[in-house]
This record gives sequence, structure tokens and C-alpha cells, in this order.
Amino acid sequence: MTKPISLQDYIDGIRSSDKRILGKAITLIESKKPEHREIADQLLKEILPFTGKSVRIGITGVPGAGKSTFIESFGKYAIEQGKKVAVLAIDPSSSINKGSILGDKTRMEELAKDQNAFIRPSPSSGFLGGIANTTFESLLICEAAGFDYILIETVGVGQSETLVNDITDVFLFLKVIGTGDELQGIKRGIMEMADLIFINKVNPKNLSKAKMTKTELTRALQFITPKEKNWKIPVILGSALEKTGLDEIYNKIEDYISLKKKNGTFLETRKNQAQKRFEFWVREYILERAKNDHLLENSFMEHKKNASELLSNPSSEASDFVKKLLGK
Ligand SMILES: Nc1nc2c(ncn2[C@@H]2O[C@H](COP(=O)(O)OP(=O)(O)OP(=O)(O)O)[C@@H](O)[C@H]2O)c(=O)[nH]1
Ligand SMILES: [Mg+2]
Repeated sequence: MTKPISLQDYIDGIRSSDKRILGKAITLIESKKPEHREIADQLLKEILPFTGKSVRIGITGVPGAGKSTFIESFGKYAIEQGKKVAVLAIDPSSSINKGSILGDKTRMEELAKDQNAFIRPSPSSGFLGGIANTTFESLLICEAAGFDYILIETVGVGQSETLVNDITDVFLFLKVIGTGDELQGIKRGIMEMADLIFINKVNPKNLSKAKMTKTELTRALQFITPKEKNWKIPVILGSALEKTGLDEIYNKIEDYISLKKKNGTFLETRKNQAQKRFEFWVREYILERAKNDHLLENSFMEHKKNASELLSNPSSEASDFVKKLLGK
């Protein structure tokens, strides 16, 4: 049997960017077992002084927009500029669409080989199915290991954009070239979250169409208040596959971060995110406690059953149950 990894082993491994230990530390963080949780919490406390220094970048776009390809190319470009790059994925669809995990692994093969890169594929089960989303805690592990850029890929479905927006400093929207009709289909929510837009798969043949898409997007953006004052959301043309536009997007990201730091909004946003995160964990822990409390277990099931059989309001049942939980 292999010797279990001690807390100190985790800390040393993370601090020396040992990819094997990094992977194991993230598995530990993702675990729901109480004994793992405890050591995971200790680990997060120990590494706290080494976190916070990276730029956290969220990348979204419809399936097939080229997110993984972009991350591979952009990641390599950033490494050439002297950065260390970690890649994480939020993929609520992964439990349904298992193929995309394998696809991502092969697509980012080259980046994965680089000693200045670390890639963590999507969690093996969708957290929307009940497993807590621990991407933020994984991100902290990568920061403590000294990664400068943390890229987080998300899928353009469901709540994943909001989740990524709540843990990143920069939100990049990858757009495929489209007609005006298609543009109307863009969810307004995504446009409101975007700090930068990259129109992907541009080549000499479709350049004029791409420029039209850019004009239309720029027009649509006029009606949207950017998250950041004094920031005009740039729309950049390029190709992840042919590696064009990468320098431009890289420079814009750096400009954006400098602006946010100068305005004080960099830290402010992170503080607001941390508050939300705190509330998220309070909900998680209360629910977990409620489910595992033997004295209250029956009561939990009873209230849940009443709600599920449509006998009463889910909110009233929850409220009654929480009163019992806290009054105990
Ligand atoms: N021609 C061209 N093809 C591209 C470009 N970028 C990506 N592709 C192709 O588009 C397809 C989808 O790319 P992915 O990177 O897997 O897209 P994705 O957004 O990560 O997709 P999901 O993870 O499934 O949501 C692949 O076949 C890529 O090779 C590009 O710049 N030009
Ligand atoms: Mg992908």
C-alpha cells in the first residue's frame, strides 16, 4: 500500500509545483468525505498566504466555439511571455456529455506537456447534480503553486457563466462569426458579464463577415453598461487554431487588470466574491449538517417529502425545518 500523503507533503508539493501532488490536492478538495474535508480545510488555511496573486480568467462561449483550442494557443502564448498557466474547467454538462472531457484532454495535449502549465480536466461528475462546486478552492491551490494565469473554461449553458463570473477577475466571451439573426440569440446576461470579446475562427475568407459581426456586436454593446468604469469592451478578431489575435487579447487582458488595480476595483470585486463564497459555504454546510444529523434526519425527510408531494410550499417546509435545526 502506498503511504498516505500528509498535510506537509501536500504543502511542499504545491509550493514546488509538483504536478502529481497538485492533482491529488485538487482531488482532496473535491472530496465530500468528512475526513478529507477536514484535511482539505487545513490545507487551504496553510496555503492562504501564497494565494491571491494570479489573474483569474473565465472563458465562455457556445459548445464548439473553440474555447479549448483557444486555451491551448493562448496558454502557450502566455507562457512565451513568461507566465505560468493553470487550466481548470467548470462543466456542468460533463456528466451528460462525457465525450467533451476526453476531447479537452487531447486538444490541450501540447499545453499539458509544458512544464509551466498545469491542466485539470473537468470534474468527473456534474456538481449541479448535487456535488459542491469546488473550482474556486482548486484555483487557490494553483495560485499557491505559483501560477500567474488561471484559465477557467465553462460551457455556455445554465448557471455556469454566473459561477465562473463569481470567481474570476476577467471574463472573456468567445464568439463565433454570425449573422445579425444569430446575434439576437446571444443571451444578454453573457454580454453583461463579458469584459472582452474574441471573435474566433476568423480567416482571410470570412474576414468581411467577421468584421460585420464585430460592428454588430459593438453596436449591441452600446446598450450595455460595462462592469468596469472607463473600460470599453474590446471586440478582437482572431483564430485560436491559426494563432492570430492572441497578442492583442493578451495585451488587453493586461490593460484591463492594470485599470482594475488602479481603480481599486480589482480587490473590491474579489472581496465581494469572497462574501458570496462565504454564503455559498454556509448554505452547503447547513444542508450537509441537516442531512447528517441523526436526530433531525427523519424530520428533514418528512419536510422534504411534504414539499415533493406538493402538499405544501417548499419554502414553508424549509423554513419550518431550519427553525427546528437552529432551535435545537
Ligand atoms: N477553423 C478553425 N477551427 C477552429 C478554431 N478554433 C477552434 N476550431 C475548431 O472548432 C472545433 C471545436 O473546438 P473546441 O476548442 O473543442 O471548442 P470548445 O468551445 O472547447 O467546445 P466544447 O468544449 O465542446 O464546448 C474543433 O474542431 C477545433 O479544431 C479556429 O480558430 N479556426
Ligand atoms: Mg472545450
